[in-house]
Formats: sequence, C-alpha cells, structure tokens
Amino acid sequence: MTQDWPRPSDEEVRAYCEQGFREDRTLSRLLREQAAARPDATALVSPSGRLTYAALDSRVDRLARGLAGLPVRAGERVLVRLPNREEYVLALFALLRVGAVPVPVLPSLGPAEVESLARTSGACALVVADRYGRSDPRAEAVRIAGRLPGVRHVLVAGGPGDSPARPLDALYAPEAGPLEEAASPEDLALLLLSGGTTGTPKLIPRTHADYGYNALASARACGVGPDTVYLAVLPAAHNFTMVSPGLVGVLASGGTVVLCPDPSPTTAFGLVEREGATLTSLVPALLPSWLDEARRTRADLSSLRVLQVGGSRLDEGTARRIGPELGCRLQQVFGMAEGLNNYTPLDAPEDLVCTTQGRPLSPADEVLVVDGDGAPVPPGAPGELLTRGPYTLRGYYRARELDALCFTPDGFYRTGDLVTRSADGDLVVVGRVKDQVNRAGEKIAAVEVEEHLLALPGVRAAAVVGAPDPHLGERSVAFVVAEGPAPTREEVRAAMLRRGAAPHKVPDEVRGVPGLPLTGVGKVDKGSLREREGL
Ligand code: OOB
Repeated sequence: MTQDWPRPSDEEVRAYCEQGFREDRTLSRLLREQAAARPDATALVSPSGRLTYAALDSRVDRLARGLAGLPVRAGERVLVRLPNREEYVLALFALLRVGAVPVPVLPSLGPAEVESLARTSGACALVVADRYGRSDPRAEAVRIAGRLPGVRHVLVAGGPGDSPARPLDALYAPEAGPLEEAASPEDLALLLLSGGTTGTPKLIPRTHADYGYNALASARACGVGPDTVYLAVLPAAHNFTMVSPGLVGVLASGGTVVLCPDPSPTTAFGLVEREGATLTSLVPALLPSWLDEARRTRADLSSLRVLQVGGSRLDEGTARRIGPELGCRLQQVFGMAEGLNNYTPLDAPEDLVCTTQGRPLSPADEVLVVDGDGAPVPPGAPGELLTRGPYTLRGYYRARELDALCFTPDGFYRTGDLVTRSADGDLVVVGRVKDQVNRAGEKIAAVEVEEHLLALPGVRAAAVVGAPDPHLGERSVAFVVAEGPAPTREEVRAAMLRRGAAPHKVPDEVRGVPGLPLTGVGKVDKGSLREREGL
C-alpha cells in the first residue's frame, strides 16, 4: 500500500526519540496517567459541569467502548465539528483511545466545506452539535452522510432530533474498567485543517508522538503544571487551543481546562474570576474588546498570570497595553497547525515580548530564512521561513502533487510567512508570500473565495486580497470584473452561503473593476492590484 503521507526516515525518528523530541506515549495514555496520578483533581469545567480526572478518564473509556461497538475502527477518520463543550474533549479522547483519527473542524465552517473535508479525509462518521448559532449542523451532517456512502454514522452532541442521527449520549457503555490502548505513538493521531492556499483545504497528518511532544514541550515552555487553570476561549478545535499548550498540554500536565462557550470578554471574565484561570490564549482581533471590558468590569482578573496571543500579527501598541491593563504577562505565540510553534520566553524582557513573535519551541526545530532563490538571508533581513523538525509535517495527507510545492526536496515546510530572525533567533513576522487572507486569525485561501465569485453569472475574473483593518487585522476585499454591473456584497453573500461556504469567508468588501493587472505569466498581480487600489 502506498503511504498516505510522507514521514521522516526511521533514523530521524529514532534520533528524535533518543533525544526526547518525540513523545513515547499516545495522547490517550497521557490522560490516563494523569487520572492515575490525581484522580480527584478537576480536569474539565464546562457549562455541563465539572469532571475530575478519574471521571473524565472513565467517561472516555465508556464512550470509546461505545464507539468501538458501532464499530469505529482503529485508523478510521471521524470528523468532529463541535463548539467548546464537554463532548468535544470526550469525543476527542475516546476516538484517540480506540485508535481512530479525529478530524477536528471549526463549527463555523459551511456545509460544503464540511462535506469536502469528510470526502478528502474519507471519514466514516461525523460528530456534530445539535445546534450552532443559526446553523443546523445536525441536518447538514445527515445530508452529507446521505451523499457520501463512506459516512456510516452521524453522532450528535445534544438532542438527536428525529433524523437517522444518533445521540452521542446513547453510546456510553456501562462501566467496565480501562480499555486497552489501540494506537502506538508513531501512528496517525489526528488530521488537522491547513489554513490553506488551495481551493480544497489540505489535511495535516499529526502522530501521537509529534502532537504529544508539541503539547508537552509547549506546556513546559509555558510553565504549565497541576496548578494551571486554562481558559479555552478560542474554538477548541483550533491547534492553538489544542496543543500550544492548549487543552491537550494542560490535561497531560494535570491542570484544569475550563471551556469558555463564547469569546466575549464578559463571559470569559466571569469564568476567570469563578475558576481562578491562570492562562488563556487569544487572537489579536479579540484584544480591543477585552481591553475595553477590563476598564469597565468588576470581575477579579488577578488569577490570570499569562495571556498568550497568536494566530495573526499583534501590533506593538496593543502588546504594550496588556501588562498594565490586564495585570498579566503577555506571551506571543507564532504557530501553525503544520507544526512549528514559536513562543516569547516567559522571562524575556518586556521589549522582546512586545516586539517579536517568539523563538522555536524545540532545540530540534530547524529554521531557515531564505530569499526568492532559496538562499539564506543574513540575520535581520526579511525572507521566507522554512522549517523542519520533530513535530512539523513532511507532507500533507493524500496530496503528493501539492507536497512538491509546499516542501523543499529535503523536507523543509515552506510556511509562506515572511519573517526576520535576529542573531539570537527571535522571529518577527513581517508579511506573507502565501495567497491568503488572515482575517482575525482565521485563514482564508484567496483562491477558494475566487472560485465562488467566478461561479456568479457574468463574473469574468476575480481576485481576493487582504487589506489592513483596525478590528480584524485584515479584511478581505474582492475585486470583480463583471460583464454587466458587478455583484453587490449582499449578492455575493447570498450566493456563497447558498453554495455552502462559511459566513466568515464572504468578502468584507466587493469592488467592481474594469480589469485586473497581470504578471508576465498571466497570473493576477496582487501586489500591483493592492497598490493600484490604494490598499
Ligand atoms: C495558528 O495556526 P494556523 O494553522 O491557523 O495558521 C498558521 C499561520 C502562520 O503560518 C502565520 O501565517 C499565521 O498563521 N500566524 C501568525 C502568528 N501566528 C500564526 N502571524 C503573525 N503573528 C503570529 N503570532 O494560527 C496557530 C497555531 C498554533 C499556535 C498559535 C497559532
């Protein structure tokens, strides 16, 4: 059988393992060990209540038995589309425990995107919430299952409705003791979504060994231990919230994870006070509302020691307000679902914390900053960041043709990020060479939106670019060449939602233009387009 994705060589894996740069336990075992060490400590707090480590571990066993009975088998992929609720953590670890491969997707994705991911991953089951905002994930999942014969089960957190979907709750087997681990550390653990520059999002293969190392090494770098109370504000399915150090790093270290059902500062501050949260992580776009609310609130935020900010560029002015106004330390995080995580050290001087996006987590992370010809640039000069290391992927899942573009022949991942690196190894993100809009930390592949625009009647050409925005970091602007009058934003919105796209991918602005500037090879020249349009 051909491999589904390229891995590091056996020698490289051996060397990483010998030096402690890969975890030798599965992710579900990390939870099991903490449950043995501190059964009565609080592991998880959510609107459904509180679970001790013993209770969480035993519920994971019971759900895992139910999943195995369906059956969901080791190696099978299961799409998990759940918001920040208890069932997300239970489903995640139960799937890992039976050796199945969760594919966590953001609940805000549109139905067409979910379907495409279910198809690409070859999912055998979909785990969804009974409702999410104004969308109906349960009905969408049932429709997808009807179209994809490989999807055998739709499992619902909450009410199953009267569709053929089943309630996740009904799967819990009676208590029968610990279940044996079905996976080995070097097995595929999860498939994550890439921010993407292609029409169909790419899937990122992560093994137990590399993801566990990512989580635990991050936990060490962020001072996480049994006293940590981590407030998960961003979607739990995001890599930042999962392993940087996130809920996996915190649960693997014996701390407490508090799931915040929405990212508004009022909800979050109430939970910080009630639970004594010590750590949380945000995207920069959330900071203005957090800083505003901090001035008004009477909630006691004094337990908060560290606020991690990452996912998109944090401006220095806002960075400098965090310490004085929120009363906690800032840690910048520059990470990617593909692997590499950079953190500003917790003991770094204020200037460094406020002006850099950190340095690589692992001594085994190899980082190159190169010019357009692939030649390394001197310290301080901008160039594209390439990276290879013990927890960074060597190729996407079932996407060999793309790998040639996204990786160098010797296995370095081309991040598409323009950075500078100081002589001390601190990175600053200065731009991007990938064709993407980073809207409030959500990555949108320009080509994906362009395809939606080109499907509109009368649209001859379209180009989507990011423009600076004080609230979102970047907003998306679509330039459309149309035969008649250009479609309005409302028309674009209605058409995109009809086509099953996520609402956040609808361009923030749609401008009709007579033509688009082209490069010598006939591609849209987005650099000159931006310049011409004054963005
Ligand atoms: C995180 O992961 P992804 O996969 O959603 O996005 C990765 C990309 C990076 O390649 C970079 O373009 C951008 O997001 N990014 C940043 C950044 N952190 C990520 N750009 C500027 N400054 C930063 N601090 O976004 C992610 C994964 C794990 C931890 C944190 C973020």
